[in-house]
Amino acid sequence: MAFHSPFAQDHPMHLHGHDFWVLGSGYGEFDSSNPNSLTLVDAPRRDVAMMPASGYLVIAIKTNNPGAWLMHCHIAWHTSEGFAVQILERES
Ligand SMILES: [Cu+2]
Repeated sequence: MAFHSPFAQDHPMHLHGHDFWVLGSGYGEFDSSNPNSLTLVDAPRRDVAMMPASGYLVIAIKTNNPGAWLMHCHIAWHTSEGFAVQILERES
């Protein structure tokens, strides 16, 4: 999953229901045509990771916990303003 924010403030992104691997982060927009920019071996495993200001965050999860999981900025008023997404994960 890749997330991007145009706003000039860091965002500590948190996912419920899973730890995740941080494959990449940086300033500007993620260039999905350049997968070599991602860390695919020994990527750091977190439940919160900082998305840089005006930047992106790329994470991977293992889909092994079916449910409805919230991913959101951990700055509460950012979540209140709508900086959150619900991820629906099925068993299949
Ligand atoms: Cu935020």
